Amino acid sequence: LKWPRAPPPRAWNGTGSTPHFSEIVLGRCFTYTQLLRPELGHADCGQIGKAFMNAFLSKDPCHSSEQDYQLLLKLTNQTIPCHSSVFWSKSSQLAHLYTTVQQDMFTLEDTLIGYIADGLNWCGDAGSNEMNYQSCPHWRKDCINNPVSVFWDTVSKRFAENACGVVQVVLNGSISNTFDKNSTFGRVEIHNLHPGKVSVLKAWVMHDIGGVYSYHTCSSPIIDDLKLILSKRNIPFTCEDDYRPIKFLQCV
Ligand code: 2NF
Repeated sequence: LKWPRAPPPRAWNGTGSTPHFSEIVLGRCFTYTQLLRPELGHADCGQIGKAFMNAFLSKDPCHSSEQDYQLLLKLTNQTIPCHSSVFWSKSSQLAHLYTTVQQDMFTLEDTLIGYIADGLNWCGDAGSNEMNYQSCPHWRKDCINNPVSVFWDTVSKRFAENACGVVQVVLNGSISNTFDKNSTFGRVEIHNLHPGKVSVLKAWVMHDIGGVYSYHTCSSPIIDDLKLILSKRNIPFTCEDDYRPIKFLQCV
């Protein structure tokens, strides 16, 4: 006698949820709030973990929404001092090395919510209350409104909205899309900076060590695209190639 079994979850084209996702979220939350930034020691990691899981469990992983993450955002609210926000695009390693050395500077991943989620994958399914460890929607091949993409768009938007004073962005001058209108930085972050709140956006265009391959510099037309978007939004903009405090980090 064969009992009918639940149909297997649909196979997506992206990597499945990170094994031990909820334990990693909880562990990272405690590491951040107890050890790295004890001033956030009052944060409720139990609630944060629950809110994260509830944002996507038992839901269609192609219909994730900003709304799903609102409680998680509320629970991880954090004030970043003015003049300390650092954005990045295609320069993850170098930007994070910069803020690791410069402890008073923050990338999104140096904030609680970014620290918790960085490098993880997650999705659920409408017909189950479990995570899908087999596969998750790939943002290009399956659907753009998947839990991970919507999460990063949502938290990146808040990070940009909250930025104030002098803000910085680390760009990669050794690739063709030094500024990419479709990246999170080009599509979400620059459009959510508040004019009047942000006094200037300083771009650092970094080139690979040795300077053999310099695709774009501050004088490239691609940087003018960024300049134009910001001038239309009344946000002052400056650009510098191979900013020294970041340049010397490429040697370590
Ligand atoms: O994973 C992160 N920590 C992350 C992801 C997306 C966005 C962080 N961000 C925030 C950071 F705060 C930066 O300021 O946005 C900025 C960087 O994003 P970017 O898209 O401008 O930079 P990329 O180097 O092009 O991408 C960063 C990572 O995100 C992935 C991409 O594959 C890379 O691993 N990514 C970009 N767009 C999507 C998307 N729509 C995406 N992954 C899924 N869906």
